[in-house]
Amino acid sequence: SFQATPADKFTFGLWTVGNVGRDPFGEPTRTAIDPAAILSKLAELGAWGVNFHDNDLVPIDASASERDAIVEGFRRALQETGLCVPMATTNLFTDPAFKDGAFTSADARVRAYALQKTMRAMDLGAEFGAKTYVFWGGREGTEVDAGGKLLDAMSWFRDSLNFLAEYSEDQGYGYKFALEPKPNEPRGDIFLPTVGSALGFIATLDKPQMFGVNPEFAHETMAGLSFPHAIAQAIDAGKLFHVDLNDQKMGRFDQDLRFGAENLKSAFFTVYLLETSGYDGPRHFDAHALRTEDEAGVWAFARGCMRTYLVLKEKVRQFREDAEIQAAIEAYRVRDAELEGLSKGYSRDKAEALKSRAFDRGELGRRGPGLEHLDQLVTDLLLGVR
Ligand code: GLT
Ligand code: MN
Ligand code: MN
Ligand code: MN
Repeated sequence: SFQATPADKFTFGLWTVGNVGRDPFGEPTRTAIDPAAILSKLAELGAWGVNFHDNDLVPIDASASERDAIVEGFRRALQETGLCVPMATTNLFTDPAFKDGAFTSADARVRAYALQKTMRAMDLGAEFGAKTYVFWGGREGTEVDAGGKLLDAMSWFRDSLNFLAEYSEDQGYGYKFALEPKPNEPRGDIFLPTVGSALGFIATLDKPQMFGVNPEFAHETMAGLSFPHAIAQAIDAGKLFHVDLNDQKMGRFDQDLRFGAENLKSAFFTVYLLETSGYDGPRHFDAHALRTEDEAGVWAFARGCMRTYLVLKEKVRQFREDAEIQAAIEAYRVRDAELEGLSKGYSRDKAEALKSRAFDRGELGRRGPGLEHLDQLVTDLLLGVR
């Protein structure tokens, strides 16, 4: 078992399994796989959908007729495999035109070109039925702040997103937009570096209800933050529009490791939150096979992402049904109906009652909540000895 099926809603980007193993110090170690071949292999492995940047599919310098031919071929491959395209996005980072940013470039021509390119990419995504549109502002940032654009960059970014939200409505595309934060790489500092910053920024947009976040496991981890905490805040805000699952060693360069490869316990609580919160979007793997691998390794990587997710989903089920674990959680949470009533929903009477209440501070401080015991139960569960 632990065999993926489309009902699991697993998706991959063309750029993920299509990654050829180039890094800043070395040439590709694999040859590119044709998108149609990627689709048939993903379908065979049980994936549900596939996502793309405009230029994963259509080269940036393709003519109109070349574009149409590619689109037609891809449409046929989708039909043959039954895969869908739930999300699309724009490549606003590879071309040298975007070397100092796209929507936040100090050059008004680059900002306008970024809008044009994104509108065309939105058209392309809509042709394949994509409903979520991701913005990963990889080049939106700086190495030096001497240009003095920090405040302007926020306004330019805001103006662009407002413009594109109107474009989506005007065209009737019905996109929901998901901002994907990352703290750094390829820029020294990227704007909107964390899920928290993106959530704060969304509230300043004209139509905040159209915008949410696409948190990536590796990116929050690079920032030294907890991914489960980040997605919990996004879920609480009603803003988890998409999710990029992968893994990452903390404090290192962007690694995009196979889901669960490094931080199993955080991966477990990630799956717990996704599976128990009512999140029903794609489970997207934004990662790639190690540079050491050949094509067999690429498919082992893709299978591994899905398999680990499904194993952890089964562990979530066991966690919720395990009497000892649930008893430990129950013991951890001290209930007090009267005090909970007094602490919620302000009134002057409640305030007076709380202010005059006598608390046994010593007793509160002495209580052992049993977290060592509880956490070891989870460790045993994950290690397969429960
Ligand atoms: C790029 C980046 C990812 C983003 C993709 C979407 S592209 O590979 O590293 O985190 O999600 O633009
Ligand atoms: Mn990444
Ligand atoms: Mn990446
Ligand atoms: Mn990502």
